[in-house]
Amino acid sequence: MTYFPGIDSIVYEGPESDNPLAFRFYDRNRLIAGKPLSEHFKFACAYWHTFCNSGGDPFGAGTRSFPWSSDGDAISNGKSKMDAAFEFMSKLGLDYFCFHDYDLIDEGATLVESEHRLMAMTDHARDLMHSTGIKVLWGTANLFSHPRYMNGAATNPDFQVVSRAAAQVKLALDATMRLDGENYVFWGGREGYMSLLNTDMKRELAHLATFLHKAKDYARNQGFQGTFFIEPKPCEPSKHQYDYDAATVIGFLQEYGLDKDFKLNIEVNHATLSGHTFQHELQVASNAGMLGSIDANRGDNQNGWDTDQFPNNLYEITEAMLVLLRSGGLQGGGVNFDAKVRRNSTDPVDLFHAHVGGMDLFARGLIAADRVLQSSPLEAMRSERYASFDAGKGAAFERGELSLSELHAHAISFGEPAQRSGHQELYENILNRQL
Ligand code: XLS
Ligand code: NI
Ligand code: NI
Repeated sequence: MTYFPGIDSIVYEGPESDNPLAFRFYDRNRLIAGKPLSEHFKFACAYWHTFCNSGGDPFGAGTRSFPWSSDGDAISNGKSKMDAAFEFMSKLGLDYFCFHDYDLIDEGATLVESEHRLMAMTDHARDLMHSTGIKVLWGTANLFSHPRYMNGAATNPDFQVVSRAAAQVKLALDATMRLDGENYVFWGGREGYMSLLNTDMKRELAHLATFLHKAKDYARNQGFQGTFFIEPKPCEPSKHQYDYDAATVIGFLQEYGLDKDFKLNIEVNHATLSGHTFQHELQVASNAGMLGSIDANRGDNQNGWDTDQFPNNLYEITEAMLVLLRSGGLQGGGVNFDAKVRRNSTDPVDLFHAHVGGMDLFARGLIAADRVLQSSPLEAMRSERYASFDAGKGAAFERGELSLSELHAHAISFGEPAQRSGHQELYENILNRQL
């Protein structure tokens, strides 16, 4: 059975192609910085947005009717959806997918029933993965949709809910490991608070750390070698989320001894919601050696929520790819399209346009960023700004060898420092020329 009739495999046709269902830049085997584009990105489909979200919003019902069955029992519906998902990913040349436990299948009435359903779905997924070669970039547990988590999951003030969340994470880890998932994500949807009046923040954070340690220990004991990622987000659904941004998460991981096993999954729209740029968040993660994975999407400059639109900003993505190339790439992760087509994009082909655009954009940005690094003066100019630390007293300062008194004596020796321009507009022009 075909779920997306009339749509063939999407192939690379080059920048001159007029075919909307072709790649202009994403030539998967093209080598950039010694690595094929497909390996730089490890593009992944977000199961939830593409196969579960029918376009409902707070003002109205879903608008998309899916071509797979929803008339049968949970398992047969889940299998039909999964068959369609693998057809979709195969046609697009997406090598990976990411899932929440209850994207694959509706949650059962009990934990035991949910476990049974997840086993059935992972069996089916293993067959499809085997025949297509598609892999799992990461799995995760949905610890935010069910009403039981309204006061948080790992940070819930009620131990019964914390324990229930732990049980769910165990099953999600089991499912991820059965599918040879390369990584596992924690996004703290409701790990945060609305009011300090009823919240013991210090205690909740300690519970979160213990929870993460136990999840990590369980997976490691089962032989899981992948990386755990925390996905920072500042707000929505909680007013204050504990994983506010990259710097906050890094501090938390270091404080609680989790920094060896956990890295970061940086989402574009979460970065902008936190008042930072995407490239800033990537750089902060990279500085700490924790740049693990990317959730690709974008927000909207005129409103302040997680609109999860497909990425389309070449300038932003090129700047981000500069950070990526300088960091030597993602550690374990890839580029997951955590994005949804708009509510009025109702044709199945719109899902293809969205992903083709996103994949092409990242490829184009990476190619441009590589040109900036290889054949523009930008890197040399940036190094030159710091040249005064390369030798003499500046180098001694970097090595920590100058006391404050020695710095004082040195400052007296030369008087007022000469003014040195930052040339920001020139740097911007250099980047622009390579787009
Ligand atoms: C929501 C998050 C979510 C995570 C996975 O804003 O981006 O989709 O990526 O739970
Ligand atoms: Ni995300
Ligand atoms: Ni998000």
